[in-house]
Amino acid sequence: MHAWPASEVPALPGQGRDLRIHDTATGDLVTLAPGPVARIYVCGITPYDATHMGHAATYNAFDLVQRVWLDTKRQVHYVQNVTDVDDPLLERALRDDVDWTALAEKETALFREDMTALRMLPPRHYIGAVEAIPGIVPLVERLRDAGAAYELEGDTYFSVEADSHFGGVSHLDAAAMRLLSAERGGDPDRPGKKNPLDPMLWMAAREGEPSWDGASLGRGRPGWHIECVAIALDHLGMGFDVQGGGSDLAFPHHEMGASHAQALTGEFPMAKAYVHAGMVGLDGEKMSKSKGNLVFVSALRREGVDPAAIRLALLAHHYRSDWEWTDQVLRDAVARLERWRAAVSRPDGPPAEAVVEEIREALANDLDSPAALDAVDRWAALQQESGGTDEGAPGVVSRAVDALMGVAL
Ligand code: 5CA
Ligand code: ZN
Repeated sequence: MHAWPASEVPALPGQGRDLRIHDTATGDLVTLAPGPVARIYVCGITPYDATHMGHAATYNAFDLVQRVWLDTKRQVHYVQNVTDVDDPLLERALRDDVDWTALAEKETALFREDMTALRMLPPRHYIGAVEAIPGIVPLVERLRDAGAAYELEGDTYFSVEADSHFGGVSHLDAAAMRLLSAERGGDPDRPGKKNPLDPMLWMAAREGEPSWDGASLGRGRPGWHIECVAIALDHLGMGFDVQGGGSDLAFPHHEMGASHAQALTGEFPMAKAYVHAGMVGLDGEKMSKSKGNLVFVSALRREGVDPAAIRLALLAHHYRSDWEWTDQVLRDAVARLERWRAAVSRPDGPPAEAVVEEIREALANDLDSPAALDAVDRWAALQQESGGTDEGAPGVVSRAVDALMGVAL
């Protein structure tokens, strides 16, 4: 699949800092030490009801990760998937009486537009589940041949007992896992499974549903977790730097993915750090497609809201916290954007070096974007109150805000 156009990332004076970030698997802040090419896999959308503010907040977090890396003069190899065939997508297409491929294409196109407007850096490889199927089938066959997968009424399941590290990403107890498995795409109550938590790797063709050639697995379609493992291993290989997503992906999705990869390669975990963004809510509940309590990036854009203000609204919250979208959040962001634009519209101002360092320091410290915004707020207030004589300082601040946070002033 094609991704979306890249916005330019200005180079900044001085030295970027190495990123310290919270890793769910170890429960600790870890300082990442990527090579000259940092490798990141971010789980992409299931293309219906895109792009709501929860999606946008999660992709904002991983955009910041990349911008911090770019500032250290590393290159970034970024891979993202699109779950363009899965139960919830097919269910939505059926409900709305539309073709599932048309729905997926339309929503993916909208997502690309929203990502472009928000100045999110595009992945180098943007891969759909459907196009990954030829790579998924042999992995499932290998898992089966190694005894890590079994057949049940034509479907192929992964056996979580095949991985002695199972649980090593989310560290949940069995009861919590079972509950979340039922909520998030699993089928713990299906009779005949070896372990209720075992996830599907390959689902045999169902009447009226799309299916593909699965070689020795028979016709069918891929399970959700193996999709991301196949794409990540194909494009990044084992031991890449970060796998990212919202906190609702820690279990089962990232746990199962790490287990599949362990059974395939003998290594654990697949990513050096598992990074999870908090959930954005609306009216006291997690914003989700199934509940329908959604605020869309595209709807705000249509109303004339500047995408830079939407981005500032996301940045005003620490990526790991759960937070509520409200009209006030957006009003505050619009006001901040106006203040900042006024402050950088003059040719000179207070010195820029300190504020650039403060933004760097804040973001390198577990992506503390609220602290980064504070630093720019203070500089803008100084500019408004007493101005300054450093020629070109507003330009430096403006380039730093763009390079490190994707906000075009
Ligand atoms: N296609 C899978 C990942 S392989 C999927 O989870 N798709 S999704 O469309 O449901 O979500 C896309 C990303 O947005 C995921 O990282 C998910 O954790 C995140 N997300 C979904 N809802 C919210 C929310 N309310 N707040 C923050 N992030 C969210
Ligand atoms: Zn995924």
